[in-house]
Amino acid sequence: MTLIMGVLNVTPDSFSDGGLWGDAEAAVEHGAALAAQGADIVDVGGESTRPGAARTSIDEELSRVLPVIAGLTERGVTTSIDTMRATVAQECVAAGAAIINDVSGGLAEADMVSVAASTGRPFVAMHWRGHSDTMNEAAMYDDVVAEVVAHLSARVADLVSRGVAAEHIIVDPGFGFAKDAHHNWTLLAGLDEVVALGHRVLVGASRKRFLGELPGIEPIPAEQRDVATAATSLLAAQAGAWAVRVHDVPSTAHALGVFDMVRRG
Ligand code: PMM
Repeated sequence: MTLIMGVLNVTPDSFSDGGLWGDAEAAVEHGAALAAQGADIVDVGGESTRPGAARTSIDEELSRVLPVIAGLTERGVTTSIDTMRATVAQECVAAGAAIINDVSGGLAEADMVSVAASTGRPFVAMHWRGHSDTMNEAAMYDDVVAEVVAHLSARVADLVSRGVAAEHIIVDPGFGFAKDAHHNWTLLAGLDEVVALGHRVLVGASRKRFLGELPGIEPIPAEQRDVATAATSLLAAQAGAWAVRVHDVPSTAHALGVFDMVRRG
């Protein structure tokens, strides 16, 4: 059964839930609510990665995420820490984070790989072509599926060579990161090729821009993209994804429930 990772951005500027869970207490409440709705993991992030975003300072990032990871851990909620910084990952694992989710897959900071190896925590390596301020310029592919698969395969080889256990590596094609709408649709259609790498696959398409630009339908704002997101969750499950990272847990739980019933016949 495909797992659900609920998104909890403790940032003022994330594209869909930025500014909503500004203080730690509200964020912990929201994370606990996501878990109660059926999230198996709550992914806590303190730095926005929306296209064009500037970097957050490390102190700011730590002060946003640490109390939230600690508070959710205290409540028995399984968390992942969404960060590109080794120190943030290290401190959050010490505070209880079960998974390290690095959208750069260890490319933004070399020390991240040592943290993944030494903590022995599952490590999400996402397809990444540079920080948010420049990534749109890198949205150029001859064959997006083949290039993403090749990149992830190389990341896995590098991580394993530097001490990360192969079974701890989760790969993610990185929807919306250095990709235009067409690339995202092609990647969604070719998800089985990412699954064929033989690692757990995480899919993070939730509310992303391409889901709001469907032919024949008026542009759909981010907070109204949960139906389309649930459809992607079902497609991800069908392709064999390990987990989907979503903002709205109930709609995806329903879609995955449908998939499960059909699969059971
Ligand atoms: N997308 C965002 C942030 N973190 N992590 C992974 N592994 N995969 C993603 O696709 C991903 C991510 C950006 O979306 P948000 O601003 O809604 O969190």
